[in-house]
This record gives sequence, structure tokens and C-alpha cells, in this order.
Amino acid sequence: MSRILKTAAAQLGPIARNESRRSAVARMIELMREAKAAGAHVVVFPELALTTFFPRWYFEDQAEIDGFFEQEMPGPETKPLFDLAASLGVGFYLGYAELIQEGQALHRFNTSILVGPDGKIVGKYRKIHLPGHREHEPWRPFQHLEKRYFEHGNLGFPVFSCFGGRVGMCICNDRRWPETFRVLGLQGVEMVMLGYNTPVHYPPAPEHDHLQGFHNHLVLQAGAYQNGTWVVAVAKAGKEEGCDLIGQSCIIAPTGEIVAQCSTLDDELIMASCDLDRCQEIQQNIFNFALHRRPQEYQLITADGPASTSN
Ligand code: CDV
Repeated sequence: MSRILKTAAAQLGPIARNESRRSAVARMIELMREAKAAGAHVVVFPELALTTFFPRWYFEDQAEIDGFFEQEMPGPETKPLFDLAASLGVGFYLGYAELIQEGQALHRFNTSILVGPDGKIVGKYRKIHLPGHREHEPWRPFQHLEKRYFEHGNLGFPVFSCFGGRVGMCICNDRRWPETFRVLGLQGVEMVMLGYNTPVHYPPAPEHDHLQGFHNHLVLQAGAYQNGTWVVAVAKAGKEEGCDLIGQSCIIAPTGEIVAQCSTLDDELIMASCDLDRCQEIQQNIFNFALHRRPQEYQLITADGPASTSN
């Protein structure tokens, strides 16, 4: 019996700073209905999909910052998405800013969840690789203050048994790190879902701006192939509050081939029938970890601190 997971990538166009969650959720509901009509079992939405990408601004007022965070999931504005998922029998991945209280302490994470076709949360991930900077840097045309507004994720890179397979998550900058995919790969992951907000302009090295699209697909395709897993990567795209975000949302086979790709910078749905058994073509052969890996030679990867460049 084949294990075909009909998977939709639901790219979002820009979300304005004054756009309400209700409006963002309404856009996602429309995409979820379209996905169901096309036969999808699961829909992947972007990183921080409920609001504009707020780390591009320096805020001093914590209450204003917390206005971009969710204190419950689902909450009143997001519940309609969960209810629709349950009524349609469709699962989803959603990225959002999470604020939780533990004892007296408040914690803030850049989070994603997996929701099953019954509308119940089956897995949670908190972004581990936080890009950008901690302090206000006025020389930049826009800020990238993830290091200021979020703590590093503390849940590791879990893989969940759901949708008939083994599913893992990561978020945006995580995709650039081979360690992300390898840790998921070592757990036999068969599909990695991720959302991203990637500006075209990278202020510390603007000479790479024209390579943003290339680097996006380069790391996603490598992560898929080197671990024999499907990858579903979904952008928030387009000109958001004056900042251009790349699109190129895509579904990638375990061979590293892109099998579906968005062609706009707006709300757009793409679909693929993902046969999870195809992971074996890679996982049992060229990247059969048990047979071919040499972990004793990789110890520098987990050693503390940067690797020495001298010999
Ligand atoms: N949201 C992100 O993590 N964005 C980063 C940018 C800042 C480089 C990315 O890796 O796409």
C-alpha cells in the first residue's frame, strides 16, 4: 500500500502592519478550502503567518511587542482555522509568535505547530537558529531583531508520527543549516515542513542580494536529498511594509527535485502527491546512514565554540 500524502503549500502575500489576525486567518481559510477541493490532506503555511514580520522594527514598548504574540493556540482569532481543518479533515502547519508564562517568567518563541485532521495540535517546534541582531542598528534600512524578541527554541528538532509518516519541522533560517536537516534525518524524517520570511536585501552582505532565490532552493534541495526526505517550504512573500520578501515556495522530492513551485509573490496554493515510500530510494541506498556514515569523524560538529581555522 503506497503512502501518498497530498500536500499543499499555501504561500501568503504580504501582511500589512495594520492587518488584523482575523483578516490573515480569513486568507488562510480560503487557501485551506482551495487545498481541500484539490484533494489535499495537509496544508503548510508560512513562518509568523498571523501578522506582519514585526522583527523588522525596533520597539521599546514591550506591550506593543507582545501585541504580535499569541498567548493561546488556538485563540479566538485562530480557532476558525482549527475548526475548518477539523470539519474538512485537513491537517496544517502554522508559524506564529508564542508567548507563554511559566511560573513568574514569560517566554517568547518563534514557533510552529502541526495540527492533525481532527483539528488537534500534534506537534510543536520552536525556532533554534535565530538570525539578525539584538540591539537597534539604525544604519540598516530595516531591522532584523529576532535575537531581541525571541528566545532560542528549547524543544530540539522533534519528529512526529502523523499523516501516515514521520514529519519534522523547522523555521526559516534553520533551513540554511545542514545540522537541522541531519538531526531530523537521523530520526528517519520523511517530510520536513517549514515557513520563511526572507528579505531580498541582506544588509550585512548586499552583494548577495541577487542570490537570495538561489540560496533558498540550494539549501532546501540539499537538505531533502542528503536526508532522503520530502521538503515543503512556504514563504510569506512580496513587498511587506516596503520590504521585499522572496517567494519561490516549493515542494521538493527526496531526490532533491522541485516538483511544485509558486510563481507569484501573493497568496498562492501549490500541490503535490508526496509518496512517503520514495524516501527509501535515498535512505536505503546512497544515504543509508547505518551503512555509510562515519560519525566518529564528525565530532567537531557538536564540539562547543567555532571550529579552529588553523591546522
Ligand atoms: N526569518 C528569517 O529567519 N530570515 C532569515 C534572513 C534574515 C536571512 C533567513 O534565513 O531567511
